[in-house]
Amino acid sequence: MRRFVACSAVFVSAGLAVTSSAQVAPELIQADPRIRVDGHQLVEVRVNTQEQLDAVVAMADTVWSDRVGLGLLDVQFPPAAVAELSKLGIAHRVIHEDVQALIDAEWAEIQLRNQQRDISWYQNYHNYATVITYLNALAAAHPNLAVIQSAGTSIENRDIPAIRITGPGDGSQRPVVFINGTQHAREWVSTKVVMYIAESLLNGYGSDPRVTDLLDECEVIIVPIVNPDGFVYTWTNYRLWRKNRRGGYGVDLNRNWDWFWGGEGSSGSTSSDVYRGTAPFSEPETAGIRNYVLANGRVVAAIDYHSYSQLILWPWSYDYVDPPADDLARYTAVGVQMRQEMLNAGGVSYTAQSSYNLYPAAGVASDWFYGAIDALSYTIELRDTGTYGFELPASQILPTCQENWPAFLYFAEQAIRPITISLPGGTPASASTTTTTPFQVLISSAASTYANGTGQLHVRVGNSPFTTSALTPLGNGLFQASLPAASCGTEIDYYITAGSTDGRTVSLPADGASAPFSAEALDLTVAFNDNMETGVNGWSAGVAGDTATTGQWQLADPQGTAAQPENDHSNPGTMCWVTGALAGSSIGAYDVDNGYTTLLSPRLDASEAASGDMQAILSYWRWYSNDQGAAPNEDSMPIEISNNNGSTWTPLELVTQNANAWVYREFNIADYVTPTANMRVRFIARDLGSGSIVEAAIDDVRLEIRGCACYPADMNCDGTLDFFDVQIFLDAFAHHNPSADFNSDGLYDFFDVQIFLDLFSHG
Ligand code: 0X9
Ligand code: ZN
Repeated sequence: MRRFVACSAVFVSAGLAVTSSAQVAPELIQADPRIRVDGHQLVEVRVNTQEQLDAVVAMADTVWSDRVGLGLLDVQFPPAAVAELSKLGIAHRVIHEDVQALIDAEWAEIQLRNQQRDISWYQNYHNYATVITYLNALAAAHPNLAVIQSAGTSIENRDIPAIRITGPGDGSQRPVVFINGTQHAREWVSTKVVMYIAESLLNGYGSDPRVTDLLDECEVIIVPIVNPDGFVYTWTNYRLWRKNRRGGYGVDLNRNWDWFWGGEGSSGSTSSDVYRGTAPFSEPETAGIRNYVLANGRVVAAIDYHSYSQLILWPWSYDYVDPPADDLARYTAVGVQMRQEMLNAGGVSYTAQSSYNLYPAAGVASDWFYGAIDALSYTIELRDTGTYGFELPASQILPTCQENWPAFLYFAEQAIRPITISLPGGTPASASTTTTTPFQVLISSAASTYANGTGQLHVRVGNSPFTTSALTPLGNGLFQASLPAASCGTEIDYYITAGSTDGRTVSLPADGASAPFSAEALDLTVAFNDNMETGVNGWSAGVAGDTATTGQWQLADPQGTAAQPENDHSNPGTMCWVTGALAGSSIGAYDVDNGYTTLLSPRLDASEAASGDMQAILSYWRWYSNDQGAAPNEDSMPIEISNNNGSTWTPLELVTQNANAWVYREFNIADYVTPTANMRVRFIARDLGSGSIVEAAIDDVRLEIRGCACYPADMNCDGTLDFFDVQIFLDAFAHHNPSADFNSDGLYDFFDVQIFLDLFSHG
């Protein structure tokens, strides 16, 4: 599939509305770049078909979006092209009327800020020479912590320096965290963010205990500019240049790494913005970094910083493939927490997701770091989400740095910490009163530093002291732990510890016994539990009145696309209900089209919860996607419940969340309808708009009855039979309240009193 073939080189060589003035010396930064793009527009286009995409790409100067495919794209066009869009019937919205005006404003802002004395280095953009000078000065000011090395040399013979930062003492065995900016020339803010991280590390050592500990344990290597030639070119010639400067057409360095090089999302055409080069590591810039990293041999974690879109992306990028479950769990946990760190820092919202979910791209740095050297490896796309894109105003540099610093610090700590404990299935909040309640624990480590046999569960039942038991290994870093049974209503506190081979102990939650997790022991019956692995089991795909012509619900092992999961939710397991399981030749091939498709559950018995002492909890895992394609976010998926076998329906939720991930939901049925023996649920996937991509999946549906059932004569349910219960009974009896109708015959008579008294005296 061709997805990303936009081209700035073609636009230069095709001699569109481009003017050039030949005399500007490189590095002499005046508001006079050679290539002007007067009247070129930045336009949001809605691309419905491959033909439209081809036409858009052919007309474009360059695609700004990081995601290229059908749907909404930010594209820069020469002046005449926009009228052409209308003729071709391609819906569009002009974001900026004149890209040159944006560039001019940016230059003016840079000059203005250069004259201001009271702003920091992180409140303005700087050119290559200035970055290098500043980097050298940083190292010189911290000779006990930092050294500068060369990580390679560019095609035009510029140095690609790295700053290595670690605490005093013998650092030769410390694990290394590697970060870089500006593989892509125009993504200027990425250089600033990694420089800010370098400076924060240097300033924090000795004053911030987290930084001090980190740098005593590991080394951080920072390459602020991987692509110096391209970067210089953005300052001297063309602000929106992306690639290196190979042959004047350039190679996209982030398609040149040797991990499934040549695949999806890269191009063999020199004019493409994602031109991959002639061979893996054909470029001195990427080869240089590879050699440097391999020679070092201690890199355990890496982040490749880019802009824009506010994303935290983990492998794989080359195809719709996930890492093995234990790695994926770690990527997800660390990625989601990085996002949280950014928010906690007062930053903007980033999305943490798999790279391929954005679009597959083969030959990217982050795949190589994970695939070739087994590092914990992310790509981060910095601000913004498209308002200014690459032309991010200088006023936003510092906030972008500030939100990324704590996320990096957390990432580095996680990466070098000997082991990380997480609970892939979540923290149990309830426990059984009759049997143990099992749950899974994942212990993962950057290297194999888990000391076998040290994983322990610590449990306190009620007010008793904590007791300890060993975790049971399940393989692949997974363990089973079990909460003990306890009498109904009892609080059970718990935490987990594990030891590393170097004798340290890690706890989850981090403060262990002083702030443990907590669960409540409850009477619990599983009334229904279907992981969809054992056949249809009474489910119906399709009901009378359904109108969808493709993408009907089916029980299957789904094929992954940008909108549909590759894997079901159950582990182990492969099957789930999904709307059109096939991937097909394009994202829209087997999605829901032209109307409704309904997945109807079998009858579920929740009658045990009818009295109100017990709760009927319905839960499921769902997948929903409606943010791809030409008309995103126009549809929604109603999920409804019935307590009369489907005669009437009550909404549980209206799904619009494009999580692009499995999402767990649970509902207390009584909050919606009275629980009965005749419950059903239905999931209505639908395509009501025209060009909307709709994909949904459902797995692991469960109905649990839980709570503490009361003894029938214990009218106030306080566990003791006393005068108050008699009083409540008599009052209910006098007022003909059904709770006093003990034989359920609709009458309030002597027999009810007799049964109550009998239960009361024998209770
Ligand atoms: O395409 C890229 O190289 C990166 N986006 S950018 O807009 N900065 O060019 C993203 C690479 C991450 N991998 C995938 N999205 N598959
Ligand atoms: Zn980039």
